[in-house]
Amino acid sequence: MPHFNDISQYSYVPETKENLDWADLPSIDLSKYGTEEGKNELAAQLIEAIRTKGFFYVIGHGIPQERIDRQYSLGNAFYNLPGEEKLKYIADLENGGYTGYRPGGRRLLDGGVYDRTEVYNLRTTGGHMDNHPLPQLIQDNLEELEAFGKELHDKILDPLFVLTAIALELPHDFFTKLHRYESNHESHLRYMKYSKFPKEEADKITDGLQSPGHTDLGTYTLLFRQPVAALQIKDHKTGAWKWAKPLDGSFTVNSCDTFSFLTGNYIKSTIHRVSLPPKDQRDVDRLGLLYFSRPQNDLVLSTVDSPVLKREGYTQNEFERGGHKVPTMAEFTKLKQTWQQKGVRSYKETDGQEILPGFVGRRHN
Ligand SMILES: O=C(O)CCC(=O)C(=O)O
Ligand SMILES: [Fe+2]
Repeated sequence: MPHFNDISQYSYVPETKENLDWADLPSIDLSKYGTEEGKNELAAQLIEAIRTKGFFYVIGHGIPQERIDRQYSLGNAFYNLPGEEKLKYIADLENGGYTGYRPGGRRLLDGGVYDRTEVYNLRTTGGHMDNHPLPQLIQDNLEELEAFGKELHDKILDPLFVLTAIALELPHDFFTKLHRYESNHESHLRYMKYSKFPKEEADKITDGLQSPGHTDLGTYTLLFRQPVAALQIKDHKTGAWKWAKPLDGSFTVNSCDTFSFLTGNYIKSTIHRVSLPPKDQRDVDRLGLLYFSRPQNDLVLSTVDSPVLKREGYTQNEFERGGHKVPTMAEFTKLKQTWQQKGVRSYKETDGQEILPGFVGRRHN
């Protein structure tokens, strides 16, 4: 019998051959980041991307593919643990906790079918993954996981934060200072698994969705290349849903609620959803790897003082405009997570609920 901790190499499934309506997303090539000229060019490209499409690819980041493959292998090994073993690490979902495991079957999808989405979140705070307890599999690989999180900060997030600051004419380290890996924050790495549905069940899901349209709550979300198509993005301008295509060697990145608050809604929080895969990928499980970045917990989410925002007239976010108390990152996280996770049966029940004065939770279709 294999031991829990045997980690075999995960093999990616072949990409779809279907001709889907793919989103046309720009690529931010971080190999140009080394010069002032390159930085300025990328900053202009980045701000255009997050104000129009909301999603973009990051390429040229220098993270070796083996390191990413290894994370997929670890994620796969986690999901291969017996169900009762995984349940030992369940998150405190009813109270806004997300650190740990969330089993599938907690939500009714369209057509009365239960979801098959499992989530395992590993939070980093103070530079350490602080989930307790940890499965042996994760414990045995903790140093590697913590170093991987740091590498994502150093090679992808920090450059993106610098480019964002340049685009807003702020000091270059303005956002990196708020996102130090060693600070008290709730960024987290996530292994995610969407198990395949039996055909009769998939056919009943009339809207074809595994997860309705939503926005993420932090600053940037990094999605690792995922060969099973399912992610769809809502175009800010046209409102059309387009599929996100997996691009070799890339990360797909989206801007989220916190950037919208910090910039008086100049940066959009992008709406996206997860569909059933196309027909030629319906018989495989979809394994995902994501990193959710969030600034330090004590940051008050007020609009920042930027010359660009002043010139363009984006000087107040929804809290400030409505005369509400502006929450800290920790307060907002707790309330939005509670709204997301609490024990309702269907996603639709929570659409339109006020999460805190000035901010309403939405599920978009
Ligand atoms: O699975 C995906 O592609 C996206 C998942 C997602 O949007 C989320 O977990 O917030
Ligand atoms: Fe999301």
